[in-house]
Amino acid sequence: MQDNYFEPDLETAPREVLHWIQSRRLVKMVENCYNNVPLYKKRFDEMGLLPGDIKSIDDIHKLPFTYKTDLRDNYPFGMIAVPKEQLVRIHASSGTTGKQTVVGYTKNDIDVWAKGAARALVAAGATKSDYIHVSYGYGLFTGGLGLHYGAEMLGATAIPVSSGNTKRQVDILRDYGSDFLCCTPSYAMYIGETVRDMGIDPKTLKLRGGIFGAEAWSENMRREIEKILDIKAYDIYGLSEIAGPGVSFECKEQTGMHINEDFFYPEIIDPETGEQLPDGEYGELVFTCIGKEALPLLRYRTRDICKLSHKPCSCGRTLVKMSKTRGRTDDMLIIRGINVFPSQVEHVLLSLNMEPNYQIIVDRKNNLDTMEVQVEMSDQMFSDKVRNLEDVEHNIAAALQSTLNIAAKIRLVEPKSLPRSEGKAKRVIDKRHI
Ligand code: DLL
Repeated sequence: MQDNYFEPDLETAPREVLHWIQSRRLVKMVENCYNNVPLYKKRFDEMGLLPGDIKSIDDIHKLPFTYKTDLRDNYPFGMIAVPKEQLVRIHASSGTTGKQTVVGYTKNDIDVWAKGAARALVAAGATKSDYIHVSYGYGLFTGGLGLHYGAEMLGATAIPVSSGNTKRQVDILRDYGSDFLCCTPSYAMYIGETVRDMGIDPKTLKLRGGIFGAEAWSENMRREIEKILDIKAYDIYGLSEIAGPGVSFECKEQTGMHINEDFFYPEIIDPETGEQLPDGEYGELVFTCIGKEALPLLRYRTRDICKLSHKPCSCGRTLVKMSKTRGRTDDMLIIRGINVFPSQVEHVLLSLNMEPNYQIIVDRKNNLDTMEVQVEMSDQMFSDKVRNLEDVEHNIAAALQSTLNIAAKIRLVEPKSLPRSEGKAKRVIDKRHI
């Protein structure tokens, strides 16, 4: 391992070498899918497609898409391609609607995933001598065990704290001298607030960096976290269907997340037509798990919206980068016909120097959608007395109107009155579906 890379040969491989690796792995994977997953055999037969028709990664567009509903329809193990004795782990993602999505791993799959997470840790500056404090939840959720195995694969020391009991998290950060914190960005903010409330100067902690993901967060939120914890904050992306955290990760340049595309081949498509889109255009991210054994998904529709870039990166990695996600096709709110992502509301609030504690409440009155944004005041605003609160509400409403073209009612609420999240934050309450 060199200083900045976990697997330098692969992370900085010439594009032709990557193309060769991807092609070889795709051909093998397609065989595996056709022979061992009844759903794929059926889809191939319906399309008149044979495994032999796929000769290189350039043929990927010929393959059928896979949807979350396919996993749900084959719940729990119907899409697993290996016999039970080769499975070593099961995870699941709960989702907000419907059945869980269950995923499985062979020993090899766990190694691939752990390498992805180790690459992410190294890119953020972690070394073998670091304590990695893991506050993602342990359990069926992939966050905790994903970063845990990544830390061990690197040779660093994993501290498996899991989420919850926030004061104790802070005690451990301080007493053990944790070097890196891994959790959701909203939990990082909450831990930061708790450090402040406990009267601890973040500069006295050893913490250098954080690896935050599992939900969308803005550049402004990054600055808030970096300030409150006095660290460098890095983004990490992943999803259970493809592996877990570490499908892609930020390097020091922080202009997108490098995708571990030797294992997780990305495409951006137009979600309506399914056509591939070029670099720089926003669309739905689709992954093919080349090289995975237990759950080899073909062209899996993530519903995450982002764009790709193959521009050279100053870190030396040749792996393609994905932008921060703009949201998901399924958490986009349509309010009076206007598309609104919670991340856009967060961006507006933070640009007005508000803290990122908010909740969006959508309702329908007299057949008209209404949107209320509850925004928490900081302690300082609260003690400034009520004189200019109306102005603040007005300014937020005006900024939302000019950025998103939407009229929203803003309600400032008392400090610490909105629920804090120890995992993925719940920002939207949509009463229209209740
Ligand atoms: O959230 C895996 C993970 C754990 C990633 C810890 C990073 C850190 P799922 O529960 O299956 O897996 O949820 C996957 O979460 O499709 C995205 O919509 C969202 N997501 C994950 N990471 C990011 C990120 C884990 N960095 C879904 N930015 C994905 C934005 C993210 N959204």
